[in-house]
Amino acid sequence: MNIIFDNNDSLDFKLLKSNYKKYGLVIIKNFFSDDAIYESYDKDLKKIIALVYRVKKLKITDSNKIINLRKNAQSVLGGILDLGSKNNKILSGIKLKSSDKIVNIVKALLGSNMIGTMSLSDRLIMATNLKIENKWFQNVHMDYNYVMQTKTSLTAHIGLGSGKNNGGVAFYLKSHQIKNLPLYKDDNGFHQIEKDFFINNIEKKFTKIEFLHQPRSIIFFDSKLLHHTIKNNSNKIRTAQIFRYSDLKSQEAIKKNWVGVEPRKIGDDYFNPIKY
Ligand SMILES: O=C(O)CCC(=O)C(=O)O
Repeated sequence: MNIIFDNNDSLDFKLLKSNYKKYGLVIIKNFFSDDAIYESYDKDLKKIIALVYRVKKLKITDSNKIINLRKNAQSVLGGILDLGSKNNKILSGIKLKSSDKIVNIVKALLGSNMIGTMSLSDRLIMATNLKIENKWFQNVHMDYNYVMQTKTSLTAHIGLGSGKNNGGVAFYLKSHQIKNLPLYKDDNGFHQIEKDFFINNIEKKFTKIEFLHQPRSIIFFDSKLLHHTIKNNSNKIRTAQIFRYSDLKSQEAIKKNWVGVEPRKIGDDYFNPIKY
Protein backbone atom coordinates (compact mmCIF):
# COMPACT_ATOMS: atom_id res chain seq x y z
CA MET A 1 0.00 0.00 0.00
CA ASN A 2 1.45 3.35 -0.98
CA ILE A 3 -0.69 6.25 0.11
CA ILE A 4 1.78 8.56 1.79
CA PHE A 5 4.40 10.19 -0.40
CA ASP A 6 7.07 12.75 0.34
CA ASN A 7 7.70 15.71 -1.89
CA ASN A 8 11.37 14.87 -1.68
CA ASP A 9 10.63 11.72 -3.70
CA SER A 10 10.22 12.71 -7.32
CA LEU A 11 6.47 12.57 -7.70
CA ASP A 12 5.30 10.05 -10.24
CA PHE A 13 1.83 11.22 -11.36
CA LYS A 14 0.95 7.79 -12.80
CA LEU A 15 1.67 6.13 -9.47
CA LEU A 16 -0.25 8.84 -7.60
CA LYS A 17 -3.21 8.27 -9.88
CA SER A 18 -3.28 4.48 -9.55
CA ASN A 19 -3.14 4.71 -5.74
CA TYR A 20 -5.74 7.48 -5.68
CA LYS A 21 -8.07 5.33 -7.78
CA LYS A 22 -7.54 2.26 -5.64
CA TYR A 23 -7.63 3.74 -2.14
CA GLY A 24 -9.46 7.01 -2.78
CA LEU A 25 -6.63 9.22 -1.55
CA VAL A 26 -2.99 10.21 -1.71
CA ILE A 27 -1.08 12.21 0.88
CA ILE A 28 2.05 14.22 0.07
CA LYS A 29 4.13 15.34 3.00
CA ASN A 30 6.30 18.46 2.62
CA PHE A 31 4.44 19.28 -0.57
CA PHE A 32 4.88 22.98 0.16
CA SER A 33 8.39 22.73 1.57
CA ASP A 34 9.58 25.59 -0.62
CA ASP A 35 6.58 27.37 -2.04
CA ALA A 36 6.15 31.15 -2.08
CA ILE A 37 2.42 30.93 -2.91
CA TYR A 38 1.75 28.74 0.14
CA GLU A 39 3.89 31.01 2.34
CA SER A 40 2.01 34.08 1.17
CA TYR A 41 -1.38 32.62 2.18
CA ASP A 42 -0.07 31.32 5.51
CA LYS A 43 1.34 34.79 6.21
CA ASP A 44 -1.89 36.55 5.22
CA LEU A 45 -3.83 34.46 7.74
CA LYS A 46 -1.41 35.52 10.45
CA LYS A 47 -1.65 39.16 9.31
CA ILE A 48 -5.45 39.08 9.54
CA ILE A 49 -5.27 37.79 13.12
CA ALA A 50 -2.73 40.51 13.99
CA LEU A 51 -4.96 43.12 12.31
CA VAL A 52 -8.03 42.31 14.37
CA TYR A 53 -5.98 42.52 17.56
CA ARG A 54 -4.70 45.95 16.45
CA VAL A 55 -8.02 47.45 15.48
CA LYS A 56 -10.63 45.81 17.68
CA LYS A 57 -10.85 46.19 21.41
CA LEU A 58 -10.82 42.53 22.34
CA LYS A 59 -11.27 41.04 25.76
CA ILE A 60 -8.17 38.97 26.49
CA THR A 61 -8.33 35.99 28.84
CA ASP A 62 -6.03 33.60 26.94
CA SER A 63 -2.54 34.22 25.62
CA ASN A 64 -3.16 32.13 22.51
CA LYS A 65 -4.63 34.59 20.01
CA ILE A 66 -6.98 32.15 18.28
CA ILE A 67 -8.15 30.41 21.46
CA ASN A 68 -8.82 33.88 22.84
CA LEU A 69 -10.95 34.75 19.79
CA ARG A 70 -12.85 31.48 20.14
CA LYS A 71 -13.51 32.23 23.80
CA ASN A 72 -14.17 35.96 23.69
CA ALA A 73 -14.87 37.07 20.12
CA GLN A 74 -16.75 34.30 18.31
CA SER A 75 -18.01 36.53 15.52
CA VAL A 76 -14.52 37.90 14.78
CA LEU A 77 -13.09 34.39 14.41
CA GLY A 78 -16.22 33.37 12.50
CA GLY A 79 -15.62 36.25 10.08
CA ILE A 80 -11.98 35.24 9.55
CA LEU A 81 -12.93 31.60 8.93
CA ASP A 82 -15.63 32.77 6.57
CA LEU A 83 -13.02 34.75 4.59
CA GLY A 84 -11.32 31.44 3.80
CA SER A 85 -14.57 29.56 3.20
CA LYS A 86 -17.62 29.36 0.88
CA ASN A 87 -15.66 30.46 -1.20
CA ASN A 88 -12.20 31.76 -0.32
CA LYS A 89 -12.11 35.57 -0.48
CA ILE A 90 -8.41 36.21 0.21
CA LEU A 91 -6.44 36.72 -3.00
CA SER A 92 -3.42 34.76 -1.78
CA GLY A 93 -5.82 31.90 -0.95
CA ILE A 94 -7.42 32.07 -4.38
CA LYS A 95 -3.93 32.06 -5.91
CA LEU A 96 -3.00 28.97 -3.89
CA LYS A 97 -6.21 27.27 -4.96
CA SER A 98 -5.40 27.84 -8.62
CA SER A 99 -1.65 27.28 -8.40
CA ASP A 100 -0.13 24.98 -11.04
CA LYS A 101 1.52 22.85 -8.41
CA ILE A 102 -1.87 21.74 -7.07
CA VAL A 103 -3.90 21.92 -10.26
CA ASN A 104 -1.49 19.77 -12.29
CA ILE A 105 -1.94 16.92 -9.82
CA VAL A 106 -5.71 17.46 -9.72
CA LYS A 107 -5.77 17.21 -13.54
CA ALA A 108 -3.85 13.95 -13.40
CA LEU A 109 -5.99 12.44 -10.62
CA LEU A 110 -9.31 13.42 -12.20
CA GLY A 111 -8.05 12.63 -15.70
CA SER A 112 -9.29 15.94 -17.09
CA ASN A 113 -7.92 19.13 -18.59
CA MET A 114 -11.08 21.09 -17.72
CA ILE A 115 -10.99 21.58 -13.97
CA GLY A 116 -13.48 23.68 -12.02
CA THR A 117 -14.74 23.96 -8.48
CA MET A 118 -18.07 23.84 -6.67
CA SER A 119 -20.02 26.54 -4.85
CA LEU A 120 -19.66 26.46 -1.04
CA SER A 121 -16.71 24.15 -1.37
CA ASP A 122 -13.77 25.96 0.30
CA ARG A 123 -13.27 25.72 4.04
CA LEU A 124 -10.76 27.34 6.36
CA ILE A 125 -10.35 25.54 9.69
CA MET A 126 -8.69 26.86 12.84
CA ALA A 127 -9.48 24.15 15.35
CA THR A 128 -8.76 24.63 19.04
CA ASN A 129 -9.09 22.09 21.85
CA LEU A 130 -12.14 23.87 23.29
CA LYS A 131 -15.38 21.99 23.79
CA ILE A 132 -17.26 24.41 21.57
CA GLU A 133 -15.40 22.96 18.55
CA ASN A 134 -17.78 19.97 18.75
CA LYS A 135 -20.23 22.23 16.95
CA TRP A 136 -18.11 22.01 13.78
CA PHE A 137 -16.80 18.49 14.34
CA GLN A 138 -17.20 16.51 11.15
CA ASN A 139 -18.37 12.98 11.88
CA VAL A 140 -18.00 10.24 9.25
CA HIS A 141 -19.18 11.64 5.92
CA MET A 142 -18.39 12.02 2.25
CA ASP A 143 -17.95 15.50 0.81
CA TYR A 144 -20.02 14.87 -2.32
CA ASN A 145 -23.30 15.22 -0.36
CA TYR A 146 -22.36 18.76 0.59
CA VAL A 147 -21.04 20.05 -2.72
CA MET A 148 -22.83 18.00 -5.41
CA GLN A 149 -22.25 19.02 -9.06
CA THR A 150 -20.30 15.84 -9.94
CA LYS A 151 -18.84 12.72 -8.33
CA THR A 152 -15.75 13.19 -10.49
CA SER A 153 -14.33 15.54 -7.93
CA LEU A 154 -11.84 15.65 -5.10
CA THR A 155 -10.93 17.50 -1.96
CA ALA A 156 -7.47 18.97 -1.39
CA HIS A 157 -6.78 19.32 2.33
CA ILE A 158 -3.80 21.57 3.06
CA GLY A 159 -1.90 21.69 6.36
CA LEU A 160 -1.11 25.28 7.40
CA GLY A 161 0.25 26.98 10.51
CA SER A 162 2.93 25.60 12.79
CA GLY A 163 1.18 23.14 15.12
CA LYS A 164 1.80 19.44 14.41
CA ASN A 165 -0.06 16.23 15.37
CA ASN A 166 -2.83 18.40 16.81
CA GLY A 167 -5.86 16.56 15.45
CA GLY A 168 -6.27 15.71 11.80
CA VAL A 169 -8.40 13.55 9.53
CA ALA A 170 -9.17 9.80 9.45
CA PHE A 171 -10.09 8.02 6.21
CA TYR A 172 -11.78 4.70 5.39
CA LEU A 173 -9.63 3.39 2.55
CA LYS A 174 -11.49 2.32 -0.60
CA SER A 175 -14.84 3.49 0.82
CA HIS A 176 -15.29 5.69 -2.25
CA GLN A 177 -16.31 2.48 -4.04
CA ILE A 178 -19.41 1.93 -1.86
CA LYS A 179 -22.62 2.14 -3.85
CA ASN A 180 -25.91 3.38 -2.36
CA LEU A 181 -24.81 4.54 1.06
CA PRO A 182 -27.94 4.73 3.29
CA LEU A 183 -28.06 8.30 4.62
CA TYR A 184 -30.35 10.48 6.66
CA LYS A 185 -30.11 14.17 7.59
CA ASP A 186 -29.76 14.92 11.30
CA ASP A 187 -31.31 17.89 13.13
CA ASN A 188 -28.31 20.08 12.21
CA GLY A 189 -28.59 19.24 8.53
CA PHE A 190 -25.56 16.93 8.56
CA HIS A 191 -25.69 13.73 6.52
CA GLN A 192 -25.40 10.70 8.80
CA ILE A 193 -24.92 7.10 7.78
CA GLU A 194 -27.47 4.60 9.15
CA LYS A 195 -25.92 3.19 12.30
CA ASP A 196 -26.25 -0.56 11.55
CA PHE A 197 -24.92 -0.13 8.04
CA PHE A 198 -21.99 1.85 9.38
CA ILE A 199 -21.07 -0.78 12.00
CA ASN A 200 -21.55 -3.85 9.80
CA ASN A 201 -20.49 -2.61 6.40
CA ILE A 202 -17.97 0.13 7.03
CA GLU A 203 -16.31 -0.14 10.43
CA LYS A 204 -15.88 -3.90 10.13
CA LYS A 205 -14.92 -4.01 6.48
CA PHE A 206 -12.77 -1.01 5.64
CA THR A 207 -9.31 -0.18 6.94
CA LYS A 208 -9.10 3.21 8.60
CA ILE A 209 -5.99 5.38 8.53
CA GLU A 210 -5.41 8.49 10.59
CA PHE A 211 -3.32 11.33 9.27
CA LEU A 212 -2.37 13.78 11.98
CA HIS A 213 -1.93 17.41 11.04
CA GLN A 214 1.33 18.34 9.33
CA PRO A 215 1.97 21.86 8.08
CA ARG A 216 3.00 21.94 4.39
CA SER A 217 1.29 18.64 3.61
CA ILE A 218 -1.54 18.06 1.18
CA ILE A 219 -4.12 15.29 1.03
CA PHE A 220 -6.04 14.68 -2.17
CA PHE A 221 -9.12 12.54 -1.62
CA ASP A 222 -12.09 11.41 -3.69
CA SER A 223 -15.25 13.30 -2.74
CA LYS A 224 -16.99 9.95 -2.13
CA LEU A 225 -14.35 8.77 0.35
CA LEU A 226 -15.63 8.46 3.94
CA HIS A 227 -13.64 10.41 6.50
CA HIS A 228 -13.97 12.26 9.77
CA THR A 229 -12.22 14.92 11.82
CA ILE A 230 -9.80 13.82 14.55
CA LYS A 231 -10.22 16.14 17.49
CA ASN A 232 -7.45 18.51 18.46
CA ASN A 233 -6.57 17.69 22.06
CA SER A 234 -3.48 19.88 22.17
CA ASN A 235 -3.16 23.56 23.00
CA LYS A 236 -1.86 24.32 19.49
CA ILE A 237 -4.22 25.48 16.78
CA ARG A 238 -4.82 23.19 13.82
CA THR A 239 -5.02 25.43 10.77
CA ALA A 240 -6.08 23.75 7.55
CA GLN A 241 -7.50 24.86 4.23
CA ILE A 242 -9.83 22.79 2.12
CA PHE A 243 -10.24 23.40 -1.61
CA ARG A 244 -12.39 21.24 -3.84
CA TYR A 245 -11.99 20.57 -7.55
CA SER A 246 -14.19 18.94 -10.15
CA ASP A 247 -14.08 17.67 -13.71
CA LEU A 248 -16.27 20.09 -15.64
CA LYS A 249 -16.29 17.66 -18.56
CA SER A 250 -17.88 14.85 -16.55
CA GLN A 251 -21.24 13.55 -17.80
CA GLU A 252 -22.86 14.26 -14.42
CA ALA A 253 -21.72 17.90 -14.34
CA ILE A 254 -22.89 18.50 -17.91
CA LYS A 255 -26.25 16.81 -17.27
CA LYS A 256 -26.82 19.02 -14.20
CA ASN A 257 -25.72 22.17 -16.06
CA TRP A 258 -22.90 22.32 -13.49
CA VAL A 259 -25.30 23.17 -10.65
CA GLY A 260 -24.13 22.18 -7.18
CA VAL A 261 -25.46 23.31 -3.83
CA GLU A 262 -26.26 26.98 -3.53
CA PRO A 263 -24.73 29.37 -0.96
CA ARG A 264 -27.08 30.11 1.89
CA LYS A 265 -26.34 32.68 4.56
CA ILE A 266 -23.19 34.45 5.59
CA GLY A 267 -21.26 34.36 8.86
CA ASP A 268 -20.11 31.65 11.20
CA ASP A 269 -23.57 31.29 12.65
CA TYR A 270 -25.71 30.42 9.65
CA PHE A 271 -28.91 30.97 11.59
CA ASN A 272 -28.11 34.61 12.42
CA PRO A 273 -27.20 36.37 9.19
CA ILE A 274 -25.34 39.65 9.59
CA LYS A 275 -27.74 42.59 9.85
CA TYR A 276 -26.97 45.80 7.94
O1 LIG B 1 -11.56 18.65 10.18
C1 LIG B 1 -11.09 18.47 9.06
O2 LIG B 1 -9.98 18.84 8.74
C2 LIG B 1 -11.93 17.74 8.03
C3 LIG B 1 -13.12 18.55 7.70
C4 LIG B 1 -13.99 17.86 6.73
O3 LIG B 1 -14.01 16.67 6.64
C5 LIG B 1 -14.85 18.65 5.85
O4 LIG B 1 -14.94 19.88 6.02
O5 LIG B 1 -15.47 18.04 4.95
